[in-house]
Amino acid sequence: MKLLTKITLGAFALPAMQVVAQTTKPNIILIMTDQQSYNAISAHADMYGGSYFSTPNIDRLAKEGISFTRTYCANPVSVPSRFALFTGMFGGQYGIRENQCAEADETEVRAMLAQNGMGAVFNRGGYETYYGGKVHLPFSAKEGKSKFAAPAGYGFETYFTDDERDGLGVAAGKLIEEKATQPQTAGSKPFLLVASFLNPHDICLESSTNLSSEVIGKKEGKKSLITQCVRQMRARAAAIDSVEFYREHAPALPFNFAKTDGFPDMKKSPYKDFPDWYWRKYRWTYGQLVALVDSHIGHILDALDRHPELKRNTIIVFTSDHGEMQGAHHTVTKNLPYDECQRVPFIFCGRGIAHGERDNSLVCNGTDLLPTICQLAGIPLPAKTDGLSLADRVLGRGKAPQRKALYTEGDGFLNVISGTNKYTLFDGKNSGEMYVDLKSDNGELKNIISGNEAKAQTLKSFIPLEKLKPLSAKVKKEKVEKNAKRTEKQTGKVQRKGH
Ligand SMILES: [Ca+2]
Repeated sequence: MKLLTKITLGAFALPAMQVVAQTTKPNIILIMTDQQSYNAISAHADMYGGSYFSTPNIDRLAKEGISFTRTYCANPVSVPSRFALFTGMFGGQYGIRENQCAEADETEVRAMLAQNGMGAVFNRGGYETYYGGKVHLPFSAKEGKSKFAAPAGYGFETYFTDDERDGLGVAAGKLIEEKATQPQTAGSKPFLLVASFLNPHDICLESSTNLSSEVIGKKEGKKSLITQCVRQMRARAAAIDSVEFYREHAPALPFNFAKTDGFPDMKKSPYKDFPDWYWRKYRWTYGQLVALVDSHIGHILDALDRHPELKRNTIIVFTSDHGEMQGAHHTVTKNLPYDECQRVPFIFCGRGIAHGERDNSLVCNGTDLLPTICQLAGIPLPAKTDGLSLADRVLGRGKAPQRKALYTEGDGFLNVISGTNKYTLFDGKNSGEMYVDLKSDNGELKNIISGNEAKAQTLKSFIPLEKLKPLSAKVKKEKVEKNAKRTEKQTGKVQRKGH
């Protein structure tokens, strides 16, 4: 991949010069992980019984800032979730509810990106804009639907590294060093820096091995790095005596390990039939991958600590695109209407933000991030977003906006959370409805739609069905064919294995 770069080399050689005056606008650093659940932060262990995570660096953010502890992602799948995070808009209205976004129309999306693309918004607001790491944004290049090119389509001026791991943390740290040592002049601009880390997403490879002792890399390059990472985690587990491993290290099964009573039938079962020991090992591996990405984030925070003057004028935001099922209901990974994969961390810290606060208002990181950071930066919001600004709450000037109901999307379902109730309408290749009472059943173990039809209907009314872009017959046909091919391939594999 060709990297766009405007980074001045040799900035370290600059003499320490007098810093003239801090710009009045704060720098914004957005740190993202991929597939990190809301409960996967050790600083929040007191809120979630049985936390098995160690995240000393993310804990620094939680302790120095405010956590929105009831944050849902716009869609628990990468591409549509990231689309929302970087535009403030739900993807469903643009035909972006799944990773393929096959139905999205380039002209329509690009017109919106010109207004709402995070980089474009901040450029207009007088910021320099930097992006590093995982992209996975639809229409990321200047032309076409590419999801992996430098995020120029969203207006980012500089893609400073495509490394998604340790190298991203180091490169972002260097960029901070450069910014801190550059002489400030009247024309100096504040910056927006995005550091988008891949992990703990490598857990997807672990779950897809189906207990095989072999971790096979499909391709060279990034895929082989994933393979190497999971192999390392397995070697780490193997180095511990197995009795000790399950006694001292592997977390217990989740409290909501049981399948949900009354969960609608799925054409493709979401359940995994792993033995209990493997579920515990899976959860341990997930915890290790969370700790790994936490160590990568540490490079950025250390760089800020080395430059307190720059840090004083910087706001850091931390979040993730979606969570991970972690074995809840016998399931792995994402795209299910459960809190494990729908709820994510959302933390703000830095200039003007009180330390160690928590707020449990219903929030959507996907739609609310852009309006919030615009207000924090004191720059104009795009004319239209689907979200609400949390800036007054972040800065201690008022309450967070209180939603009657929060609508979110999925690849194959739509749902609404209101108070302590959650309603889900399956509208993809599966059908059915689910209604859970999170107050009496926070593990989402019982679908109580039967007997609660009227309440469910009230929540359903918040789904903007008329706005959603329907899949065309052509795309539907292609999807069916693709799924049939995949099933055929998998069946073939199983048969070959049997021989
Ligand atoms: Ca993801």
